[in-house]
Amino acid sequence: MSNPKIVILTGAGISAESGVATFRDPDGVWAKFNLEDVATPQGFARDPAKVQDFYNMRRRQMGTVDPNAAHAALAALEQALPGKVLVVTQNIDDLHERAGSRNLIHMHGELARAICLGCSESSAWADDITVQSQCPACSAKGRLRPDVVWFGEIPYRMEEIGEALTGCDLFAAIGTSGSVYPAAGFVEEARAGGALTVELNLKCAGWASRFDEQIEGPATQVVPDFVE
Ligand code: BV8
Repeated sequence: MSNPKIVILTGAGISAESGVATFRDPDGVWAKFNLEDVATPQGFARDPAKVQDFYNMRRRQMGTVDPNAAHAALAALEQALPGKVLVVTQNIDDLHERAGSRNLIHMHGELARAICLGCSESSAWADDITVQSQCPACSAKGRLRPDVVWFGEIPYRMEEIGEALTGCDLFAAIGTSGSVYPAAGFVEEARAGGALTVELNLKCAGWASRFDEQIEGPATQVVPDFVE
């Protein structure tokens, strides 16, 4: 999509009220799992079954939750401004697309897809990944991993995201702690291109000073108001 005027970065906080755990809140994912063990290539090489279980559990949970009013508001914004809105999500759930967002980039990949270590093809994948799982593209068995960007791996569609950031008029970050790069650097890229930058978060802390404006509150309340 060429030069959207509004670029919206979302993080785990936008899915929190749908019942999906965030990562760094007190009861978050990284309080229960060691990031090095389950979200790095080294962890996968050490114990692939542990990593598959971690993502199988999250993929199963994805089928039990629904998009919330914040996801719906972003989809409505895109419909109201055709070709002008791009959502870049760090999340690997499918809640944005189920709410109707179409101009959407999953920069950290998707739980609903798997990559074959044999043929490198990415395929839609709804079930648990096990040693019996067969690649839909090449039929290799036991060679699938989640199509998710782990720490130390390169996020998807970075060039496209960079172009959108430098060309947009408004950059909004919703429900993200700004702890993970390169996503945490997007606000500077947007500002360098002259965009107005806004953070929407339950608690605007940590990186709030890097935004022109901060709006505090639960995403299901502040995002529909913001989109209005
Ligand atoms: C890269 C997918 C190079 C998996 C994720 C050493 C070696 C290699 C790299 C590095 C290194 N040191 C640092 C790095 C860079 C590293 C990094 O940033 N590390 C951090 C820990 C310092 N990054 C990488 O490795 C990246 N790759 O650098 O490659 C490169 C770079 C650029 C160009 C080319 C090459 C890859 C990072 C991707 C890792 N994968 N996810 C999975 O999901 O299992 S990251 C993980 O963190 C999730 O994607 C998550 O979305 C993301 C960010 O977290 P948040 O979404 O912000 O969630 P968090 O819990 O932190 O915050 C929630 C927020 O919501 C809070 O602010 C809270 O207040 C708010 N909230 C809560 N409830 C609500 C709410 N807001 C509103 N309403 C509510 N109701």
